[in-house]
Amino acid sequence: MARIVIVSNRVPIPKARGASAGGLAVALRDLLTPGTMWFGWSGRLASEPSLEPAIVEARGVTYATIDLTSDDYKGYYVGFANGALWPLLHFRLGLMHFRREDYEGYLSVNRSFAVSLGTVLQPDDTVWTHDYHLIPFGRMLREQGFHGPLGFFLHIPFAPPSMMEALPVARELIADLCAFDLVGFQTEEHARDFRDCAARLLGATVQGEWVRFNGRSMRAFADPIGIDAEAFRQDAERAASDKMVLRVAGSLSGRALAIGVDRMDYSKGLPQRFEALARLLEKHPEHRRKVHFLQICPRSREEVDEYRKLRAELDRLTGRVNGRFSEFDWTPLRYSTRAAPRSQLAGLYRIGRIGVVTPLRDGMNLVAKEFVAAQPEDDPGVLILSKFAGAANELTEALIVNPFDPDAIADAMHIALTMPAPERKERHAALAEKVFRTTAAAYCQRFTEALGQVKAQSVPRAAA
Ligand code: GDG
Repeated sequence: MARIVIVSNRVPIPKARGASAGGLAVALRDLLTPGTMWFGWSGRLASEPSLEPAIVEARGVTYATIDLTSDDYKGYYVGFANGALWPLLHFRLGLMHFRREDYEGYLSVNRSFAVSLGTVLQPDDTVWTHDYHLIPFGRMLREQGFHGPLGFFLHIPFAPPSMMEALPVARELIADLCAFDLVGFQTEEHARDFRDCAARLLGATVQGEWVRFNGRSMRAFADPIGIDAEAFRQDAERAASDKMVLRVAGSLSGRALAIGVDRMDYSKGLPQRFEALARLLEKHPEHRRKVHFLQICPRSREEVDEYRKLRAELDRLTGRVNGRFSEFDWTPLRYSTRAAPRSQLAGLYRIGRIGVVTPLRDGMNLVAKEFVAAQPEDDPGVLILSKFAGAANELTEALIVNPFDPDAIADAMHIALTMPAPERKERHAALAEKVFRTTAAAYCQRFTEALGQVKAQSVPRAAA
């Protein structure tokens, strides 16, 4: 079988494993069989650019990385990927900061990736590229003379043409996506938005999932990501005897635990969620002293202004909610900006009576699936899920809420806290069936099979 080469912004080199709170390393674990290569940025900043990848071999997998300069990093990662694309694709046009020089930096790093990978790529490799940092990479790899199967998966949502057009380089990016043979999205809605953009912004011909542009055809389809549910369930069971998890369980003194776990990101709906807790305690005073809300919220992307502002806002809201409702022996909101070790996280989900997952917009949201997998079957908790998370397409037995409406979230929390055990069990059984079926392994298999089937048609030959 041809070698699979994964390409992503960051590479989880084994010694750094466990340090990352990101979803990608976990989701692709099944693909990391001997012979695979993972290529991308080392996470290091160097004074000089270098295109020769550093190679580390671990358990038969080759990790190939390059360093970036701090100017590269500012334009590509902070400026364009996270300052323009992330807000745009999460429908936050007001937070989008577009600067030509950032886009130039983004193109330049994508080109470095393509040139550098070109030095270690074999002609019969299959390349699977991940996420919004690397949209032009496929076209640039083609320009290096690579003609093998070339796929891309977008982990975050896509935007419809009317919104996409706000980005001055939208046409270029849509055309770049068309240079891949296969582009996967988390949901059919995101895939359709992309195909609509290709038709409207580029004049491409769309037939079903196929897009014909510039003399070649590519396929844009939905391939929802999942988790390794069985491993997560086992972690959660094991973690029941973890000292810290036991301490948290003991500290509840019989009160219910509501739990939220999110990277600190403005797409995750955290201020509305904190507000919802206040509304719950205000509208349903019977829950005062009866519930603890634990929000685990590891800090992320602090180089981007909006993230620093969010942190200050959450600090303020935590103080406000606790100042208003705390009693001398009870604090409603426990809020930590430190990442929890993964094994403990599974145990904390397991003792949660409610999982609160209320992003304003999210590609999929793996936390929702992890919460379901971790729950005990005989006495499960209740998942509250945003209608704007990709996961809501599948996890329809959750309590589905509009995350912009703190009252609706508060009402769902009340319903969850008072839900009879038979209803909890019935909902959980239906959710678990889906989470254990649409796993990370199934996601990887669907993508690699589809990529194997897609025939690159009349790929234009370009000078290297
Ligand atoms: C992007 C898309 C899509 C979180 N805090 C801790 C921790 N985590 C882990 C969670 C989960 C992962 O990080 C977060 O994944 P999400 O899916 O919730 O969100 P993003 O990071 O925004 O991921 C998203 C995903 O890509 C995959 O395609 O679902 O829509 O935005 O696994 O458990 N892990 C540990 N400690 C923490 O404190 N160990």
